[in-house]
Amino acid sequence: NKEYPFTEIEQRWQQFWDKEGTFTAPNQSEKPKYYLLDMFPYPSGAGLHAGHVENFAGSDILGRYKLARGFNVLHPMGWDAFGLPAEQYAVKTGTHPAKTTLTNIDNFRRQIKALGLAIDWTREVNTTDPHYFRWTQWIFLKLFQNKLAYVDERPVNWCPELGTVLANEEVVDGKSEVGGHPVERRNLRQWVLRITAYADRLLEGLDKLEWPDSTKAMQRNWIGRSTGANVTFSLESGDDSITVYTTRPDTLFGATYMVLAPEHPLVGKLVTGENLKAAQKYIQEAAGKSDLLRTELAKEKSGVFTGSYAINPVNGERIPIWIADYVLMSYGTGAIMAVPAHDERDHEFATKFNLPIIDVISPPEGEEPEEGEAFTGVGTMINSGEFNGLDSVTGKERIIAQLQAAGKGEAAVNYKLRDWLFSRQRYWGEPFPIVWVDDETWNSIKDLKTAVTALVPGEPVTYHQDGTLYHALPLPESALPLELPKTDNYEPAGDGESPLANNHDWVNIWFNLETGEGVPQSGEKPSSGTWIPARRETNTMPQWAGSCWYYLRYLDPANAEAILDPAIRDYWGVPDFYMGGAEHAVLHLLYARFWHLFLKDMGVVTDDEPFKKLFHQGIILGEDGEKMSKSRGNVVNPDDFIASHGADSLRAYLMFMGPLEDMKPWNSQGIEGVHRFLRRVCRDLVGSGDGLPPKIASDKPESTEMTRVLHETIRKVTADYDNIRFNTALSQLMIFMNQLNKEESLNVESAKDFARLLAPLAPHLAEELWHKLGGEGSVAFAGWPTWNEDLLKTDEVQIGLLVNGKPRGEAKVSKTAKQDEVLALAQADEKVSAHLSGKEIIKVIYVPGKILNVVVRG
Ligand code: ANZ
Repeated sequence: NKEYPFTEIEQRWQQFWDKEGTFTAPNQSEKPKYYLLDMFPYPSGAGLHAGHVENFAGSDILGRYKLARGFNVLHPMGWDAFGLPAEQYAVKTGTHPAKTTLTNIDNFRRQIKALGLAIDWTREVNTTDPHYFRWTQWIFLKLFQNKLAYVDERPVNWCPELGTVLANEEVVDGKSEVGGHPVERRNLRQWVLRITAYADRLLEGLDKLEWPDSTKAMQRNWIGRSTGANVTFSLESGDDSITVYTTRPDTLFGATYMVLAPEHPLVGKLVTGENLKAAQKYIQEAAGKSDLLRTELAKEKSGVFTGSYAINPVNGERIPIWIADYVLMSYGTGAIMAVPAHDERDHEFATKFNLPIIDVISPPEGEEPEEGEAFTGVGTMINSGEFNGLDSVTGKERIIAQLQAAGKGEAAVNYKLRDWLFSRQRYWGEPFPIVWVDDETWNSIKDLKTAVTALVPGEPVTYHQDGTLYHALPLPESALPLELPKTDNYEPAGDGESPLANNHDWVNIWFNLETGEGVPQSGEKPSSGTWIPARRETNTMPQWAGSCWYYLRYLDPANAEAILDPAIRDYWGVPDFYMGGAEHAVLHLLYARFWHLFLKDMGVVTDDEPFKKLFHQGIILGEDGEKMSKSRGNVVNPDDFIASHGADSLRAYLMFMGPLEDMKPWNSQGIEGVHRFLRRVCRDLVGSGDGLPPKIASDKPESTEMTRVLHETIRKVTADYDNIRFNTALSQLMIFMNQLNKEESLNVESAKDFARLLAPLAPHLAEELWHKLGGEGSVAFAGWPTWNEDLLKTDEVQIGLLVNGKPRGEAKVSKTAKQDEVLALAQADEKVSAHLSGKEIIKVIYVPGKILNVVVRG
């Protein structure tokens, strides 16, 4: 540590940056702006994990590089701090989630500061701070007023263990994503956001984004736009019809049976006596399964025959109607025409239940499916009457047109995307700024012109419970934030009710129609003003809410008057670069895009998209190549490595492991190697004591080779930082140090250039070096060195070209040129070749960097 007192160095510069406010980004500047955003962390009790460190160090390197290149860089940090763990901890220990959250945040901040990130800490945001969530509630109010928030009784993913409803995205393989607990279906009253109203814009917007292709593809699939037709089949009995949604009307002649979802309203009517028992049992079983489980491709197909038949509208064929759970009520029309020859699931089903399979599309040559499989591609229509011979793409259009003319169908578009289930039965979330009043109260106030009633446009949002109709009333903006009640009871109230329902004095209130204030109904009704009995909404918002718009609040975090000042927004715009894990490919990144589009429609922002450029850092595996986890005991704690090797070593090692986007295993030996390199930098360039180390000189000239390596390093490292190739940037810095090892001296100015190049990767050591060399201010603002192309060419040397030992010419070649290349040059040289022509070469002697002697005969 004497050669490299990293702890002392790192603390010194962290204090310096803090004291000087080095990384505070002004909201106005002559410089071009660069807004660098990290996915803000959930401050868990476990502290930073290796993935956080990789993410933050990686973006910090980019940010510091941009600073040096003359940008006004904004790199903020904050906390996505609502969520389950703090609440579960509260249930267990009685510690208020707010307290746990603040303790965890303090620990996260300490750890992040110890990494030496160039963060503007004046802009910290915390989603659980009422000054912050006031605006989350404000956005919800706007959604509500714009008819984009509604309540619905719907089958939801109910997790008895967690006592809450989960979003589809929070359920993995039928289990809760958090904790892996079983999840069942249950009907509950829920708040839902109409994200589907934005489906097309969310889809189209993807084309403009510089995002990893895989992430864009996942969003496309999640939105799942498909085009086809709704086709109507009459029942054989003639007294009703079934409409199906199909993407392949061109396969209509191959429809050999139909399937209804078990929940389809016609099921009851179609099941005949002898099939009743089996059908009832089947329907009951299906009710317990999630959509995900039901549609799994690998799942063994199941189903029951109804006993009824329908008529195929194109050929009059009589086809049986089945019930099967692979058809979902929530998609299309909840019914399908089954074409086993050209759909995998139908094929499996038909094979299992011995239903006919008729080929109606002939595959193009070379695309024939394996024996016993469906052909799902496009091809030439066969067995399709008048359409035979048509290519199936044209056939699709023609059949749709014909069905349309006959009144039996029409073109249709469907989306997989569902409206966003937006409520949770939790304590530790944003309360909804909504109260409920019963029908009688509603009728008594609806014609009053009050601050509150003015906020309820059009059809009111209502729900029925126990024979009473309830109406939603929003709080006026002036009543925000609506804070959580202080309580010690965080246990769910049971039966899907949120823990907030336990707080009777918070829930059951006299509600003021002008101010939105509430006072406990258990007390007196206040005498002045218009007060009505009301019940507060007891659900809270999901954790996604706060993370949907935090990148906007960083711009203007203390604004108490507005969500953000338009002048500040116009300067910073949206983030230029967003870095975070690929696990957020759909949820957070889709929800945030939705809110951003909505906020654009509200005039709050001016761009369509929040995150133009997105980058995912790769997952870091444990030393054993397995995923890091507490249970495997292979978790890397940054605190330990900062203590033993220093933050610079940790940062640089995380980058040295490989390309930032790659998945890679942690290796304790690896950090040693990077640490030794930094120690050498410290020993040879910074030195100990007051003076400069002996090799650094302002008077002694450095060798041309040293200069060449410096310029090569500037060129290479610049390109590598530009291309987010931090691993090879570090390798090149190592090459520089290897060269220095062979040299007598290095010019002070060259050493300063090296300090600038090193600064993004190892900012503390670079700062130390910069100041030792007499640099002013922070190296982060010391600009970026440039290289001279001409100096790079000194790699070339003069070679003497000899024939039979006699000098005949000269050539300029690269020092690393091979014998064959030099011989070719010699043969191409006019003078030399004159001595070679017509002679037989019997030997070539090549001394790299000096001579090439060609021995000839004849
Ligand atoms: C007949 C057909 C023939 C189909 C064929 C496909 C291939 P996407 O692309 O995902 O929109 N389908 C329709 N509604 C369904 C539901 N509620 N549950 C399960 N499956 C349903 O898929 C649309 C296709 O999925 C539809 O086109 C329908 O099967 C099925 F060679 O109709 B197809």
